[in-house]
This record gives sequence, structure tokens and C-alpha cells, in this order.
Amino acid sequence: MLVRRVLLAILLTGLAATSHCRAADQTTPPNIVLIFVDDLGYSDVGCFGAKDIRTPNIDRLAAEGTRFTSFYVSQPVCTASRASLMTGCYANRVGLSGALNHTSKVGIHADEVLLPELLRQRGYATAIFGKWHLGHRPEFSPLKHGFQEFLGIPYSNDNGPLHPVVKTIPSLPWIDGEKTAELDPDQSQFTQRLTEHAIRFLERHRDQPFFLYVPHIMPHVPIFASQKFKGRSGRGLYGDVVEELDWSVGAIIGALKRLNLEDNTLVIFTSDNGPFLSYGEHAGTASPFREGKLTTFEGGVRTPCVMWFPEKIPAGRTCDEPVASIDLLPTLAKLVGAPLPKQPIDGLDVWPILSGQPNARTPHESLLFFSGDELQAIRSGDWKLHFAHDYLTVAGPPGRAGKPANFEKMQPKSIEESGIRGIASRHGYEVRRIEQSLFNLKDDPGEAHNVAKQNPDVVRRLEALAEKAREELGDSIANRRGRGIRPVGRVD
Ligand SMILES: [Ca+2]
Repeated sequence: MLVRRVLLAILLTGLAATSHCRAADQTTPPNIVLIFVDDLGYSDVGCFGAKDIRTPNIDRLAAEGTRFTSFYVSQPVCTASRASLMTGCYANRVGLSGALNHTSKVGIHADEVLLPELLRQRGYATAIFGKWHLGHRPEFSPLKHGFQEFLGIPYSNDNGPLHPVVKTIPSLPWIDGEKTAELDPDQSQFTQRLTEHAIRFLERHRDQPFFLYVPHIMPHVPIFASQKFKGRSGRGLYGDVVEELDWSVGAIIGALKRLNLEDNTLVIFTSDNGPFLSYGEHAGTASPFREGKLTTFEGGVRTPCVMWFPEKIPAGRTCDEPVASIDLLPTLAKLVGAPLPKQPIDGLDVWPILSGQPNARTPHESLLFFSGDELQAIRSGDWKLHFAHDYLTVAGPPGRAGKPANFEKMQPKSIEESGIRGIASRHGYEVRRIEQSLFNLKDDPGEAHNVAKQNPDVVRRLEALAEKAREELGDSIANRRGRGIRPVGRVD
């Protein structure tokens, strides 16, 4: 009897402790986990239409959270997309574009206030495990921009001896904090290693609010899966790599649940840009959209996005209202009670949309699509207007076995060669031109039918919105420099 009474007392104390924890959670700022994969196409996960790649964990996240079907990154390439994610600004406002490499002397400016810096002000523990890509020189280190821990690579995983075309690039460094811990790490272990570190970080910080940023290195070429995942998917190695990323998402969610953190943690899963189509079977797909990475067509800038926050973000919902990566910083700042940066930013609070408030609409009159400093397209409502510009399309049949299209005929070019023709020469693309074209994304998500002539008023309205944007953000097509452009970080 006594034993039973003691057991009951222990049980009740335990229950009280548990409910105390739950109550405390209500007032604790939410934890944030941001999983940002690299070059994953819109339709490469099950809940966005993939039939031959199994992603049960991402699909479960969508079933328990919300699927955002009009989520946009600001530019269709790594560095620019990450600059926007971290600053809440169009990338050209903060002077970053394209994809930095080991010769770059630029990076994120010291005066910019990044998302982890805002969260540090609110007592968050912060870490990045994966690919940084906002400058590899010491002054641009993530540890100087709000992150307390960094493990991963400073730029893309093809920026090393494994580049499929350019064979003069030095070793790829694996960075721990601010030190190079290894050279040319085994890429088949990237997803496993980053996930292990992510889980250990969660375990160490379960008692304080945290921001865990996992910009996975895969599925950017060259792609690798660990032995356990090789040969498992219905879409070759690319599918295997995505299935391993899905495993990673499941492992992170599993850890959150095991640590009783799931009630107060927001998880965001998305990709930095669309698929690198020139790499054929080693690239993803962006069905039903046109083109992919490096273009401002929907295939380049619309990415699969899932957000999960039990009781806060509705379960099992699909939201087609436009949400942009620039909106995450102001939305998260508001959510955790952090002040916005003093300098102007472009993103706006979209919490009413994320939280499923009835009739919540995007607060942006228009979303802008720059490539570098070129304003190439603008979306307002269902309308998207492309201005006349050059773009990249795959040159001939897509590449095979990790090589880009046109590989046999390619002359190896240096990685320093910049601009659209430099990228084309390294990655098997050719340059095409689109004249000014208006598409209705609701009727024509594939941007195939130019309806500008039938809708002159819409064209005029979007042109006027673009003209206003040029004053602030510039546009090299129109030879304009915006008054709101800030300097990029630069070393001598
Ligand atoms: Ca990318």
C-alpha cells in the first residue's frame, strides 16, 4: 500500500512538472528550425507531386502543417537567395548576386542585420549547419553575423576538385566555427553529418529558445547519398539524395518530439531555388512550371514550402497565397518580439497568412523578380509580367551521369568568368531572349501564353509598379541605380 502511495506521489509530481513545463512553453518564445535545401525542384517531394521519390517525413510535416504552393525566393541562385533569406531584403538591395566562389572578395556587409542577430537580441541560441554562401573571407563568417556555431561549407559543393567542368578549383574546405577542419570532405556523408550536429544542438539547447538553420548542401551537384540510401528511390541517385534529405527532416522532427519541444517549435522546409536542369537526371523537376534555376520563370523562383507549428499553423492546409522568403525575417521578428533592423527591408509580416486567418492576403502589392541587378519580372495578383531580357535554357539534351548538357563540346572555362555567358559556358546552357510578356499564373502556371496584347491595362499597371520599384532598387536593364541600394561587404 505504502509503495503504491509513494508511486502515486511520484507520478503526480511528474504530472505537475510536465504541466508546469507546458505552461512555461506558452510564454517562452518559439524555437525556429529552418531547413533550406539546395536546388530542390518544386515537384521533387511527394506532397508537391513527386511519384518516384518517397518523402514520407516531409509529407507528414505537410499533413500536420501547411503547404505553401506560391512560396517565392527572391532570386534563382544560391548566394542571392540566401542574402534575402537572412536580411529580409531583395538581394540587390544588399549588393549580393549570383553564387560566390573561392575567389570572391565580397560578402554580407557588417552593417546588415541578419535574422540570427535579431534572434540573439531575444536570447536565442543560434547555429548554422550546412552551406553559408554569403562570403568566405573571415569578416563574412556566420560567426560574425549572429550565429554562435557553424559547421559546413562556405560556398557550393561544386566549388572544388569535383566541379564537373572546371578542373582548376582548389580543395573544398569543411569549416568548423572559423577554422578549416578538413579539405575535400566525403560528400556522401554531408546529409548525415549535418543532421547529427543539428540533433545534438537541439539536445544541448532544449531549455532555451533556439534558431537552428540547416541549409543542407544537397541536392546541389555533384550529388551524393550515403550507402544506406543509394539505389532506394525510383529516380536514380537524385531521388536517393532527396530521400536522404527527407530522412533528415524526419530525424530532426523526431528529436523535437523526443525532447518535448514540438509544441513550441516552428519548422520551415523549403529550397533556395529551382532545379539545375542542365544536369538532367542529376537535377530535379519543377513541373508544371517553366524552366528552373538561374531563371525568373516560376521553375526558378517558386519552391516547395512546408511550415509546421502545432496549434499555430493550421494542419493539413494548402495555401496558395504568395509568400516570399523576404517575408520570413519580419514575420519571425514579430513572432518572437524582436525589433526590425533600422535600415529599410523589403519583406513584410505575413503571419496572418501563415496562421490561416480567414481571407488573409499578401501585404505586397507586387513581388519583384531580379536576376542580379536586372528587374526581369513582377507579379501582382495572378498576373506576372516579364520585361524583355536574356535568360538561360538547357543547350540540347540534358546532361547525364553528373555532367551538364553539351558536355562533350564544352571548353573548360575558369570559374571567375561572370555574367550570363560565363554561367552558360560552365554549365551547358545557352542564352535566349524573352520579349515583354504577360502571363496569368492561375490559367497558365507554365508561363506559355503571352496575353499582353489582350490586357493592356494590366501591363500598364504592372509597368507602373515596376517603375516605382526601380526608384528604390534600380534595374540594370533600364540602366537605373536605385536610391535604396546599400554597399556590399568587400575586402581588398
Ligand atoms: Ca541553389
